[in-house]
Amino acid sequence: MVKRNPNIGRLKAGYLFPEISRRRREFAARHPEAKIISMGVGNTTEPIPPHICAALVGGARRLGRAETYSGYADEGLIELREAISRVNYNGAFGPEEVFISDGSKCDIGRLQTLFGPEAKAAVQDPSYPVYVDGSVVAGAAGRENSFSGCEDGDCGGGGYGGVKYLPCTPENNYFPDLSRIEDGSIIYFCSPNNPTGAVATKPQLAALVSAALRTGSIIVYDAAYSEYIRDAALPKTIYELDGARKCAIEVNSFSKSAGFTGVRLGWSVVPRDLVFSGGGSVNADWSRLTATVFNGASNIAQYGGIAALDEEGRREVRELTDFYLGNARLIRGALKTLNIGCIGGDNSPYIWARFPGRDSWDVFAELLEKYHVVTTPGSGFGPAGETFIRFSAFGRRADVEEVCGRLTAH
Ligand code: PL4
Repeated sequence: MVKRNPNIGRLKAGYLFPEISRRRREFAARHPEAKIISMGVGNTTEPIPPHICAALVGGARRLGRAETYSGYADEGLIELREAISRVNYNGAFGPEEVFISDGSKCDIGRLQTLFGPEAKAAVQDPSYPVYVDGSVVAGAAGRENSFSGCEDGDCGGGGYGGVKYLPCTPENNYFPDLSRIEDGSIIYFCSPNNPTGAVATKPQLAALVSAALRTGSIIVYDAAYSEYIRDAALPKTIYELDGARKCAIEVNSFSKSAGFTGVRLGWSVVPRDLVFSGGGSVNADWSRLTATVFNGASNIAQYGGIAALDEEGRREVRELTDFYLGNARLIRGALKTLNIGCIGGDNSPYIWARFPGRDSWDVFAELLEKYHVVTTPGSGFGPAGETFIRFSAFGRRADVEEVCGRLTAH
């Protein structure tokens, strides 16, 4: 018999989003008459805009003609890699530093393979579950108390030895205490943040970069929601900060900017300047790893990605993200009417609402039972998420209006 991978057994609970779907199905079975509306999972609902969609169709047509047919595209179409560098990073990276992928979550999983079971993780708490769960699957939890002075709460209640939680709460304005980062950590940092909606300022990111350089750590900077930033003073990429090329990898995606959640297209930037403790090139190892275990993103999707980065595509992305930010404004307004404290939703599609003293799964259940609204319980994102609920602004406008009406009518 094949033995079960013990790291899978170390995961404390089922994956958050299927658990939410299960509870929704269970409620729907009990109340078949209820019109349930989801503000839970961050899944796009609006059609892909016409210019970008036409490029996807064009990409499919190219495959139907011998003259334009293409097969494997290895690290990605050079035109797309150059466009990503030009549009997002002022051309600061060569195409060999930009790797095309099937989405940022998939890249994060592969990066955890790159760093291996010995890597220590430091994560914002709360955070997108793949940083912790993926680290556990990669082996981080197999080493109990690998941190000096690992106290309850530092390591997920003492269970995940290789994962250090960095609480992000109202008390620290949702920016963690960086002095807790240990030498040689992989720091997962997401801004605009999922789930809190907080966006790190330039001085905060400068401090993060300094902490990474000081501790010989590598930042995995998840910028999946960067297109939602409207405040020009807020950084859209970690590479706006001096020194980031020596300590940061950035992952990003077309999922939430162009509606590619089902199309699947993203990228990672791994600068040539980034090295391991022994001096080896992270870029060279990432290239080796992705060539070995990944066969590239769909070439149809990549033609869509190129279109999303040209002038017309940029305009469409702006309009699409403006739409979801409009939803976020409505949700914030409804919560304000109810005197429920919240942050996020101005430069991000998530609103983080506070229910002091309450268990977040209980609040989730109450919102489902009373209002037939699916949300995401904050504790699903980490211990510091307890007493919070995440509202996602991804939804049809009529549904968002109906939810706001249901909540404020009571
Ligand atoms: C539900 C911070 C959503 N089944 O589409 P990708 O892989 O390029 O991006 C995924 C992603 C990456 N980074 C951050 C994210 O928040 C997400 C998507 N998160 C959410 O509701 O939190 C979708 C979740 C999906 C999942 O499990 O990821």
